[in-house]
Amino acid sequence: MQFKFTNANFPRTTDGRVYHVGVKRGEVANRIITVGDSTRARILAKLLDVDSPVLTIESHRGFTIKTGCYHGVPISIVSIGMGFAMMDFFVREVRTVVDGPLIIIRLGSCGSVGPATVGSMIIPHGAFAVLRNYDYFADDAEPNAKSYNITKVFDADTELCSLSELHTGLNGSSDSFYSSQGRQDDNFRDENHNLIEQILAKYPDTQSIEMETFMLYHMAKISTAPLSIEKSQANKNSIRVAAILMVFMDQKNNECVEPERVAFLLDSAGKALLNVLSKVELEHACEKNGTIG
Ligand code: R1P
Repeated sequence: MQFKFTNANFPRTTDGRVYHVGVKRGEVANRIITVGDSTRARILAKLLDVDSPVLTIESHRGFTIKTGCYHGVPISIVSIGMGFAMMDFFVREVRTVVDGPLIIIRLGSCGSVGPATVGSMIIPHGAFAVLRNYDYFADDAEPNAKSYNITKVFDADTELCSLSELHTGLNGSSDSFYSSQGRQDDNFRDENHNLIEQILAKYPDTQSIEMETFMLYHMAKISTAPLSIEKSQANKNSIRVAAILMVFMDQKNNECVEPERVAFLLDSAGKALLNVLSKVELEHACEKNGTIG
């Protein structure tokens, strides 16, 4: 379908839909679970109340949004695909069409680089990014340049993390599933042979590695206060975030999760998350998000 868009700074259709996520005001709840895979979004949506309608939007850029209720409380389940750019599209475009505080919890998969075993779950209290230093690969690279940069840590919401006793620790989010997660590929000169060791040397408490959680935590940290709050609280954030990560792979021991275990993890984590989200107070959603490191 052809759409007409207005406003080149923040494009929307003439009926108010944002350009990539494809939603408009009233179609997304203040409480959101975000996943990467649209199949997982469909499975989680089956846990929503059967006596409330579920609105489904599928955008032309790969986002799926399902909004219904859990125990009578409106909740959206949003699949975004993979990577920093998709998380950035999702958080910004949803933020602009939802009034008031937002609580966003990512239910994702990850690889373990610490003690967590394949098939277990992790709730990272903070996340940093692992970024390929593109300049390192240029013909005129600086002589002492590093091939990858590891950022500071951005925190999850403390209250949301404390609602579970699962493994905590830090998560590294990379800008590639391959090079920036230390995978070896003879077709490219990735210069990443000891990258996992470098990550653990900088942050020994790192448990997991994946591709989106850092951007979610970072966006929460830089979110500005909702317009409705008092000027004295104008330094508060409008978005609170956390993540629960299912360990699908362990590169160290070359292990991968079994499909039956994935189904179990998704069901149990999905129910736990829906319970937490349906009970958490939105009014507390403006506490400031922190950083360390
Ligand atoms: C890679 O296979 C994908 O899986 C992980 C990574 O972050 C990356 O997006 O997360 P999801 O399972 O949530 O997509």
